[in-house]
Amino acid sequence: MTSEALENLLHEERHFEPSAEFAAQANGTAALYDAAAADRLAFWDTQARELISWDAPWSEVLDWTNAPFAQWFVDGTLNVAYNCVDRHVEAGYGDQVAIYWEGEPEGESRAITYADLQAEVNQAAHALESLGVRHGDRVAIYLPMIPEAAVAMLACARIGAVHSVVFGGFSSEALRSRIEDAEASVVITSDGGYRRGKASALKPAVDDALDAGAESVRHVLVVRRTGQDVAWVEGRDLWWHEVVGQQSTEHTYTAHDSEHPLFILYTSGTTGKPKGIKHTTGGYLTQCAYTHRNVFDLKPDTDVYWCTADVGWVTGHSYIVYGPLANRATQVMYEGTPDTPHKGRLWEIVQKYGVTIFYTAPTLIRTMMKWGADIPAGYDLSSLRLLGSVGEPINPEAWMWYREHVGHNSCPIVDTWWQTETGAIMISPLPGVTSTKPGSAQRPLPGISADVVDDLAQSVPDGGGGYLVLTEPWPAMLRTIWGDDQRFVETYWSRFEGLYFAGDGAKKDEDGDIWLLGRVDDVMNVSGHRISTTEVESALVSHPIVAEAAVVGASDEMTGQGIVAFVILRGDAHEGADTVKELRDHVAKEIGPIAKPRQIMIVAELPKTRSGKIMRRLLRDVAENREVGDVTTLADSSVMDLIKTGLSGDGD
Ligand code: 7RM
Repeated sequence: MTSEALENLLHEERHFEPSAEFAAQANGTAALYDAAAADRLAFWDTQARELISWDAPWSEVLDWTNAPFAQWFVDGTLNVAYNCVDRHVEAGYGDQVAIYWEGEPEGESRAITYADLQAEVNQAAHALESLGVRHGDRVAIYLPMIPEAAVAMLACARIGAVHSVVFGGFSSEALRSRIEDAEASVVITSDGGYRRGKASALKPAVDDALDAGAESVRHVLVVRRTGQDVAWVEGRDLWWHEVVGQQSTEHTYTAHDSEHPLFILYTSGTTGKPKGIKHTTGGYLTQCAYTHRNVFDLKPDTDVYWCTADVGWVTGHSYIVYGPLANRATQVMYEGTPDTPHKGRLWEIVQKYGVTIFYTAPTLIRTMMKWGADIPAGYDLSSLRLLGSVGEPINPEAWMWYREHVGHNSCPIVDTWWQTETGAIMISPLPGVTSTKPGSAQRPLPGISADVVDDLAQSVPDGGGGYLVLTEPWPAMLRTIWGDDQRFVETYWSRFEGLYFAGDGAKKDEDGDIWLLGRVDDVMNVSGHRISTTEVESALVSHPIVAEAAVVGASDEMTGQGIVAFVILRGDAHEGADTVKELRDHVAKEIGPIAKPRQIMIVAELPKTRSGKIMRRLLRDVAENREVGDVTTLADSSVMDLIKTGLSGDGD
């Protein structure tokens, strides 16, 4: 962001007061802030009691004596699947639709009630047990957006197995390394799914991953979604409908410890190796339910909620599976892409189901802006009453467009800041209470403590900028990095003594509202997906013709950031007409299509300091077509001229 853009942003003067009508019926109230401020732990104690069913009570709300290793609701026991499914059926809501699933091919849809979900989760729980999966074992889930993804996650939760969902867009290599890190014994996948109007395959990536390693895996459970042919390893591979379908629909759950691991989810950090973020049971579910209820103002009897994320990301975990189901929401789940078979598909779905609450990402809103306001105008969106945004900073223009063209100038917009690591929403307006400002996530939620600090960990005054930190532990916080406590401490708790370092730059405006300004580390944010520069660099240098690579995130109007790579070829390799394409495809193969560089520039040199550090700042200047900044610390100051004049090989 340029400093001028930043100035404009911080002088945002548009405010939107909640309507009296909305405020009168809102779940969230100003009293929540007061209660949390008066006694934070008592506040969480109340939330945990009111929103979640426990089998055994806790002896202590928070044990922070071994900081930064937290324990929440110590000694409490509960079952997450019971909370998300069974208790709603017991309370008489078995016929309420839990999931309206919409396949990408038009006309393919399913309505799954809470009673249906209960039967399927129970069957899947038995199936996993029949495959030898026990309490604490890890199960990898590599599925498209089909209901079985939620069923598989809940079945794991029911029996105390730890799921590790791997986004279906990740490559076999990425899948293999995640399976190996977690030592998963079972993989749940499908033959494929529908994307952009055609059936794409998923099973071959699992086969490749298991051929290349992942030796802990004993069984692969395959959901039939598309009906395409799949290669089969007898004894190892099993059809979901055969194994799950034959099980009893009754299953007796056991309660698990509040700190029992619920899932691992891998996310990019500053180094090449993704971190397995470990989340546990009681605190996570409490904060998911609390935030889902108050930030989205969920009324389970009347709302139709829709979060467009994929279950492969944390947003899908917390706001498709755990939060909404714990709160007995009726929700929409959509398999496909927003422009298939036409650009009005999402609005058609909103109209079809009468969606009332819609949660999506800024990159999608900007894409919709590009497609034009006449597209949403062609549908009846009057059912919508609240809109949400997540994944990256939302620029005020996109916020205003969302409000006007989707939210008919009356829906409150909640810009929700949080991370895979935080597990649930941390900073967001409270609809019905907060006067919203386009572009700012504003305040930490009641019960959450955040601040913006300078290099010396001093809180900056209003109007100042620095780093976003979380100043008190919170229930859904990550407990560690799977298998690497030391990296957990170093990454999040060592930059500032006693504070959680989020990795985001932030500013406080004159009202003390927080504006998130993007990552301050080597993590890029491309369409809301976290990708580290090192990860892409490692993928590039693993190609035989590449000698060295430097990757930067360049600002991009549509995707937030775009990946731009500078590559030096090996001496004996020469650049061919297809070299750039080959390298882009190689990155897709190593990581996944989301990590494909927007642009690859083949260069003769990279700008380095005398100690050999690549100066990415200068490369970013080039990638963003700016005048190149201060080059005085370069070992060889002519390098930048060389790069600028010798640029070749733009991406497609
Ligand atoms: C939920 C999610 C986390 C990173 C985070 C930020 C950025 C997310 C917002 C945002 C500005 C927001 N998890 N981010 N939400 N930046 N405003 N409302 O996205 O682990 O994949 O990414 O995303 O940089 O650190 S994530």
